[in-house]
Amino acid sequence: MADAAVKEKPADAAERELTDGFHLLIDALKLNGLTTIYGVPGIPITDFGRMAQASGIRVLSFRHEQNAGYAAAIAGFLTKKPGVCLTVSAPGFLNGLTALAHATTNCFPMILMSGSSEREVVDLQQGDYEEMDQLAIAKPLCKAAFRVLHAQDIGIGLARAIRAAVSGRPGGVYLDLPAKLFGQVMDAAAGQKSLVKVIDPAPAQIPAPDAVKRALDVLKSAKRPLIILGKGAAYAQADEAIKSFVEKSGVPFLPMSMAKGLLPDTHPQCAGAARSTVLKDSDVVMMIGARLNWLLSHGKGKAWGEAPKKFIQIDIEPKEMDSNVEIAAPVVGDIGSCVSALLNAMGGNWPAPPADWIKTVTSKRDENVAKMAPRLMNNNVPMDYHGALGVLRTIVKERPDAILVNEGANTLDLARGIIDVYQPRKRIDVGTWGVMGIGMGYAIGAAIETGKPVLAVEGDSAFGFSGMEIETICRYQLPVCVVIFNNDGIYRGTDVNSAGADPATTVFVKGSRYDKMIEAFGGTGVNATSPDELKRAVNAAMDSGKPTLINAVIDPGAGSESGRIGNLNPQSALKKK
Ligand SMILES: Cc1ncc(C[n+]2csc(CCOP(=O)(O)OP(=O)(O)O)c2C)c(N)n1
Ligand SMILES: [Mg+2]
Repeated sequence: MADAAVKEKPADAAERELTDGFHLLIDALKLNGLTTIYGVPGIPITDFGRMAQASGIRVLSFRHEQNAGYAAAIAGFLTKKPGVCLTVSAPGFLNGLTALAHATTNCFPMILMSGSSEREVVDLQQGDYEEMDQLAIAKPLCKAAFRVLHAQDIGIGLARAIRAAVSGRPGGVYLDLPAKLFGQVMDAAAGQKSLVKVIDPAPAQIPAPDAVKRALDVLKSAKRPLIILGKGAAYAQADEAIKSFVEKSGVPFLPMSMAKGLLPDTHPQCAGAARSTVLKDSDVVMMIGARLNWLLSHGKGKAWGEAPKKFIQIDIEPKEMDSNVEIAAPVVGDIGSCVSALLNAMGGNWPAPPADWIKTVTSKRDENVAKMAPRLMNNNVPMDYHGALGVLRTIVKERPDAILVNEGANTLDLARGIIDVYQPRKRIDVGTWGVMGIGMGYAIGAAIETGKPVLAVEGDSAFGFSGMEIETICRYQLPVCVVIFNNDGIYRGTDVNSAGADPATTVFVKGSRYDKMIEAFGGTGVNATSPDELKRAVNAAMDSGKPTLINAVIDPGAGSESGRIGNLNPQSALKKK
């Protein structure tokens, strides 16, 4: 408050010596460098949002809490600080909860702060406005959950939330803020004293020297070694150490989807285009921040072939070891510390992997890349995935610092393989769950947190889960270009209902013009029917930095069921009717 105003209104002087829950929460957030909030306003947090904004915190208002939650989740991934999502009670809380669970599953630090209703009434189940025992519901779905009942505990409550979110394996934290808390008044000096600045919120976890030596011994013994980089490695922001380690080892590496770009996909050691060969034929596999979950076929079965394998795993979470198969050399610690320790212990003359293995991998990769090349240059109308993605591949090559958001089925699986990524943390996508709906939330979060242009490559179904946020993108004038791969439906637009008049379950209105949606909010809409049109439209959007939505018309018959994971659909021994 300006001094002049105080002089005019002496009554405020007394007020200034008091503070309240609203202000303490704002002060606590700022003290810990949490200066962006993603949310949706309403009772009981509307005024809090206003005051936070007035105090200089960036408060981004969304159209649906799930999208605000995804923005916060990806903010956590990109910055290593918890992304903050703010919602109203019960329904708003539940809308945000999917994103909180998603953050936890993907190991992104995030704090969901929700207002909640009167404890006394909720606990007696007397039917309060938006009554729900939110703390109990959040608990099993996140890493930690806390409730703050007294203004003097706001500082410690937020400190616990921050530490829980970012230390060890990061994850989602729920912070329950009952309506009454905001209005609670206390002495301002005591309030200031109650705040906690979290020192070293994610302490380094140094691996044991024995574990490091064991890992290097196993790696050295390999005839056909492979390194798999996971998104944990991307999260760590230990980019230089990881690059040096991989290069010094000479081992072929396979980046998981969100680890693409840690080393460029065009790096001579990149085995991305020889994935099935390296999984099948490798004899030692070192995973850095990658888990042996379904995305890696649990480390066993057909995809991994017959060759006996030894696994080395680097992860901050000790429980991750032996989760699916035996880990011959577990290295537990934070990725940065582990990779630095490995680098140091490698010494000056680390032997290159056997030349025949390198040759096998390189020639398989080159063969696959050459096979794909002509398909990416096709100029078919209507476009197929390869023609359209070939264009986007070149655009990303020319703009390597843009952030690529990607979701869909075919749109996801094919883009992941085709679009090369050149820098760390430039590709963000559906993650561990293969969830649809991250698109616009991620695009907004990435634009806000990094200030970089964003290219969102979206299946038409995928886009629908968060499509209304194009208004948010226009409102904040974010440099986001959304390209919708419009094939009239989920996987394909050609399904027919064999019984009755309703459309088949996987198809949408044919020939929809998604580009018109953004025009309603003052953005630029383009209908692109050929690779050339697509190229021109995306380049113009990326040059202008203006919110743009491009409806890329894709052949409705071009995709396949469930993209590349059709094998996960349950099959019956009985014939399909
Ligand atoms: C939240 C959620 N709901 C449903 C699904 C199932 N699902 C997987 S991919 C997909 C949409 C695929 O269609 P589209 O985005 O148009 O991509 P296309 O294959 O057509 O290119 C759906 C609904 C999911 N993964 N996540
Ligand atoms: Mg589709």
